[in-house]
Amino acid sequence: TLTPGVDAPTWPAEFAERYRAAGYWRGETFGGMLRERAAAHPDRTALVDPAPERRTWTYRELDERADRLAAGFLARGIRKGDRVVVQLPNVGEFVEVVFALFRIGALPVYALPAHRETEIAHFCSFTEAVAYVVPDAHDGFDHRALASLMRERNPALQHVFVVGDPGEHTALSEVPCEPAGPFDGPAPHELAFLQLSGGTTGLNKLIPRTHDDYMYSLRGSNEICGVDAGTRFLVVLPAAHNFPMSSPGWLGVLYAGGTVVLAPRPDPATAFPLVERERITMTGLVPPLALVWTDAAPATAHDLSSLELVLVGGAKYSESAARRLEPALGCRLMQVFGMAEGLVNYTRLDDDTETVVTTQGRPISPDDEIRIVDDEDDDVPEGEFGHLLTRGPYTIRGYWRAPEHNARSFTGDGFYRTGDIVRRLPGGHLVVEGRAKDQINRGGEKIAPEEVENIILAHPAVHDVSVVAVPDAYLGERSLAYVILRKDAEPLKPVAVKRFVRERGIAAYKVPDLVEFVDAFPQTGVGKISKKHLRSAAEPS
Ligand code: J2J
Repeated sequence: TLTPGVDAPTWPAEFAERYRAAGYWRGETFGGMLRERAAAHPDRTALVDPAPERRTWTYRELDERADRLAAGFLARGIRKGDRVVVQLPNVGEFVEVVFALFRIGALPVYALPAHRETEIAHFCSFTEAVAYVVPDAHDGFDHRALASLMRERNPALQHVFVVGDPGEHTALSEVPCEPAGPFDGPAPHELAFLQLSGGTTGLNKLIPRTHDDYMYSLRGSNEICGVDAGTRFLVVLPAAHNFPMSSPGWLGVLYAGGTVVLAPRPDPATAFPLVERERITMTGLVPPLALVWTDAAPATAHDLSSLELVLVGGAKYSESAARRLEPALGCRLMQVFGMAEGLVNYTRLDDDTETVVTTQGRPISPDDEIRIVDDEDDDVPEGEFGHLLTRGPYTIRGYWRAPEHNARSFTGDGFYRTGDIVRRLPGGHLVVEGRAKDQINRGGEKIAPEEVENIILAHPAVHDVSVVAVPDAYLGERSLAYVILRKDAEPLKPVAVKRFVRERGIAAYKVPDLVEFVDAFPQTGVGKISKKHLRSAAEPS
């Protein structure tokens, strides 16, 4: 059972009242939203999964699929409030499954396709998940074997549903059945799902988002990005990530009655033909992908003229790269600086080019409160840079079941400490200057150094380790592990350290890009490893 205010800290009553009175929280749920859209425009295409054979869902079909799947989940004992780890690539079933879970009030826990044993074990045990939804295999990895291991280890995990060949588990295709009656779904102020934080400490924190608050971020994003029924949105990044889900993302586009197309891979060779064939108008990219698209577009034989807007965010987008995007792709650029915890900033369609290429935008909501403070939490003078703190109608008040961590990550009056260093321009636009949190941002993919360090420390030859970010021309940052070997240990090769991490079962993007053996870490005054010092000591690639 979930204890409100303990499992998931929530907004104080006076804030909730204010957000409702302002019309931000309108009492909608995702299950109800899809039902309404299906009634309003049943035959419009909601979803396209182009590979390997093109499949489409009208709004009515998606709504019916969600109903039948929801009924099947209920028949198997999945209940409101239960957690279900969903780890699917960009396939139509992903959308069906999450809407089915929304409808019965079970909470999807969004794992990324790249996650492996380390991450999935944490999600399953920490959330006491009752079910795990996987593809049979993806990117050469058999998810069914991992699922079997998770079932052995987690008594609460009752079900594994597989898209494709189920092996010893249950085929997702066998789950749907006729609904017995209306669903006793969630209330708008209740949780809709658990999103993943990038993480700064060992393991990902879970982000509890409500129907009310997330729906507002979609509505606000749609208005800013000009999403409407004519929008044809290509999901290029993993659909489970907060950016392609909500900024404005596939959920925003479904909210507006547009069409969502799922790209199986993000490379131009896959995506450009889809842009042409599906007449894509909008998409979202992380900076390294935006670079690849920008480089590939001028020479492509594919017609990209349907593209109207490309959003770029997730990591700092260099000004020089940003300047090249609009001419190369022949569409508008919008920078987006968001976070799964809530706050999302966009440049605006009517901003001039200088603003679009040099800033990371301003908040969605007039009620997004922004503070920029020094190390003592005192406001810095206007225009100077400092730590970004934020509070507002779609920013969480605390992580799920993490009271100690919450005491550090939120101020006493409920501001979230983003860990980002920003500066505010007179018009309210923010410029991201850097980061105070111990995290590596590898082209938008977030790595908690501590998680990787803990794995490397388990190596018998390793005495100590520090994982840091180093600058990288393409990814922005990549990871470097400084390793101190034990005095008596045989010398190791960098590749052996990388292999050790990989074999422990962890997302491939977290395996250190570089490994260097050192005799000692640079020390600060208090004897703690100075990550800043290490970063500047490392040679840029
Ligand atoms: C610099 N750093 C950025 C940007 C995010 C939309 C867009 C992105 C995310 C996301 C998201 C940045 N420039 N333009 O959820 O809805 C870094 C910051 C931030 C962290 C959040 C969305 N855009 N960042 O990236 O939860 O450090 O969300 O605090 O994965 O990414 O990461 P995440």
